Formats: sequence, C-alpha cells, structure tokens
Amino acid sequence: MRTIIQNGTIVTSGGVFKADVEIQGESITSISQTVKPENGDRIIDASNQYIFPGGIDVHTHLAWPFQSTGTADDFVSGTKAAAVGGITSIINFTNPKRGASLIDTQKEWIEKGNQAVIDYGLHAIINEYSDRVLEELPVLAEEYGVSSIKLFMAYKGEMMVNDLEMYKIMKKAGELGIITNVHAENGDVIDELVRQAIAEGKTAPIYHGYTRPTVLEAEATGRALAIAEAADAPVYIVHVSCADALKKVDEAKKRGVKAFAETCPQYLVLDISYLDLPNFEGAKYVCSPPLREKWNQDVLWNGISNGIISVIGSDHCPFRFEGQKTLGKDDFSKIPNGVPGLEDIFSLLYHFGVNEGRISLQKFVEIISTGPAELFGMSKKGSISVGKDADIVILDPNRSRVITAETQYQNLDYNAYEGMKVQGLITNVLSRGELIVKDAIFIGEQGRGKYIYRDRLHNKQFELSKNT
Ligand code: DUC
Ligand code: ZN
Ligand code: ZN
Repeated sequence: MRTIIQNGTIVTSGGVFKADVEIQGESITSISQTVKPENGDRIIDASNQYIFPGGIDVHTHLAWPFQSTGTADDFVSGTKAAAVGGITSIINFTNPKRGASLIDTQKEWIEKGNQAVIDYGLHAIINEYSDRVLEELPVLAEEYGVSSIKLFMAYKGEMMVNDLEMYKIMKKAGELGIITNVHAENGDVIDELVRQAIAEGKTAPIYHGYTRPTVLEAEATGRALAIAEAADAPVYIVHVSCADALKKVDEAKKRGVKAFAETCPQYLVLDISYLDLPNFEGAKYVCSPPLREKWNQDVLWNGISNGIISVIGSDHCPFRFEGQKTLGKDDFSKIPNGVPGLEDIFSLLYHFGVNEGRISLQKFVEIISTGPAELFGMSKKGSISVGKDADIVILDPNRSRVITAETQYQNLDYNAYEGMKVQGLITNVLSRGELIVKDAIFIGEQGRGKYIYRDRLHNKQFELSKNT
C-alpha cells in the first residue's frame, strides 16, 4: 500500500516547505507539490501541521543494570514511550558483565532489543580495560555495525577507566573510524567529596549536586579532549551540563580536535533547585552530571545555536521513585542516578527551543534527527528525503499537552517535567512506512523494531565538528 501525506509543511535541517510525501514500502519515494492519490492509497492529512524526520535519541539506558538496581523501562515500554514522543530510532547503551567479551555482550543486547517497537542501535560500553577489548573492536565494527563506544571517567569500580586505558581505547577506536562517547566527570575526586559529605551527615539529595561541582566536569572534559587529541581520535562528550565544560569543548574544536558535544533536556529546562525539593522529592532529579545553576541553561541554548553542541540526547535513565529512588532515603549516594526523558525530549526541545524562539525549526531538526543520524552512521535515517526510511513525525503546532505521569507510556511513577504545558502535539508517527502512532495513541506491534547496523565515521563527520 502506498501512503501519501498531504498538505503538510516539511521541515528538514536545510529548509521549510509545503509538499506532499509519497511512501512505498519502508521508504520515502517522492516529495512533490502534489502527489496524485490513486485507489487503495492511504492518505494522511497533515493540513496545518509540520512533517519532521523522526527523532533520534542516541542516549538511552533501557533495561540497564546500574548501581545495584536496573532501569525501569525495558525495550518495550521504553520504545513505546519513545514512539508516542516522536522518537523513531534510539541508540541504547550495552553494559558488559564483569569479564564478559564485548562480542558476547553485543549479541546479548541485540537479543534484548528484539522486543523494541522502533529501530535501535547499540553503543558498546567498555567498563573494564583489557587487551582483548582492542582485538574485539574491529569485529564489533565490521560484523555488528557498531560505530561508537562509551567510556566513563566516573563510577569507580563499576564503570570507570583510567587515562592510559582511555588513550589506548580511543586510539584503536579512532583508527577504525569508531567514535568514543565519554562521560566526563572526575570520579576520584567526586568519590572523596561524597565520602566527606556523608561523614559530615550531609545525606539529602541536594548534596549530590554539591559533591559533583562544575569544575570537576570541566576538568574531566578537558582531559578527555586532550587524550582524544593525543590519540588523533574522534570524541563525543555526552551530557554536557554546564558552561565550564562547554568552554572546554569550544576550545578543543577551535584547535582542531575531532570533538562533538551533546546536551540533554534536563540541563536546558531544569536546574539545581529541583534537588532541594522537600519530602525527598529531590531524589527524582538525581542524575550525573547533576542539574546546574539556572544561568547555565542560556549558555547551553547558545551552544546549540552556534553549533558547539551537535546533538541532544535524553540520557533516559529511569528509576521509579518508590522502591528505587528511595534506596537513598538516608544517604544520597545510594540514590540511583538518572532521570527519564525519552517520551518528552522531542516535545521539550520543540516547545522550549522553537516555540519560545531560542532555535529555528531547521536547527531543531538538525540536533534531534539529522545530526545524530550523520554522526552515528545511520545513513537511512535523519531526513525527509527520497530514499530515506519513512520515519516521520507529524506535529500540530496549534495543539498543546500537559506532561504528566498519569498518561505517560514510561514505566514510572513520576515524570521529571510534571505539569509543564508544551505547545505542539505529536499526532502521527510513522516508522519505516508503518503508522505506529495515530491520534497520539501507540498502535504499533511489539518486536517490529530492527537492529541498526551503523556506518563508521569518515572525513565528512570531522568537518561537521568544525561547524562552530
Ligand atoms: N548518569 C546518570 O544520571 N545515569 C546513568 C549514567 C550516567 O552517567
Ligand atoms: Zn553518563
Ligand atoms: Zn547516560
């Protein structure tokens, strides 16, 4: 069956124009002023609505074991939430068990993902250095289409690698055209600050924020960038939360480091005051890096506008309040780190970005779809153009919704953005030509999502990093 989306306004990273979209099978087959309908066509009327390429969230932690618990969304609830929220592809993180090979881990996580309702890729986390890791990287890239890995500079004993290990891994990855994601916080010093705080009886959630100051994010960011520079390797700093760290990225880009930065909705919309909410509610907002003083938000929005930040990812790392966040009732260091965001990232960026005049429609598409597709090697994704997968979001800018846990698809007992009114309602979503969200309700089938084999980086992406 052919599908024709009529009368809408198409938005790409390059322009905004009125046209019809023809879809056959899984792909966009033509875009023109009018596509003439024939008997048997399915028509979707997008009058007065925008037609966006599906959102791509390259930073999710579905089904993720962490800090003696595990995230509350699996690939079913998480990807349904993503779909209604306008995200049609994710890249989730793996999490190797102690001593496990990266290849076995990749197979295990491809299997875990096979219940997904949208397409998914996997970044390979390396949480433990060994020479075997270096041998496995080419196999991961060639046989499993893994074009990105992730290293942590914090969470000692669980995730953290040291500088030499980071250098060796980045160097090998760079030679293979694999980009290294880095969680940049100085884990050693943070652990000591946490220890001191608890010893002094400072156990409330706000101390999570105070023990992870911006200087320690900036220091680690600068170190990761310097190590990437020495290794001549591409690096992607995940969840940049503050001005201090962003400055390091800007400086590195200016001296030619193949550096890219991501921020997340929580750092653009929320601030450290949420950690101080009464009745332990602050625990809902414990994530790392922590929420920052509000003035950092403007710096991050500017970073998006001027190209220092290339991508927005949700860092969706959901833990329920009751039973999970409450593990840290008497000790903030036991609160599992993470906030949800997968269901609302698209709406939040549209509302606070486009609607409130901070970014253009094209910039919106660039950082939520086109940029991540290009940087992470998803050649069929990221644009409304002929030959691409028909991953499409239709949004009515004249309708609004109020974000609330009561109606969310996320498997959670709270929503970090509870009560916020966002202009722009996602009415329909297509994934590879299939209508999976109709009138804002999920109608797709479990397990229809496909694993995405991703291309490795080439010089075009390095050029993108200079785009400041
Ligand atoms: N930060 C979080 O808040 N959760 C998961 C891991 C991370 O880096
Ligand atoms: Zn992280
Ligand atoms: Zn994360």
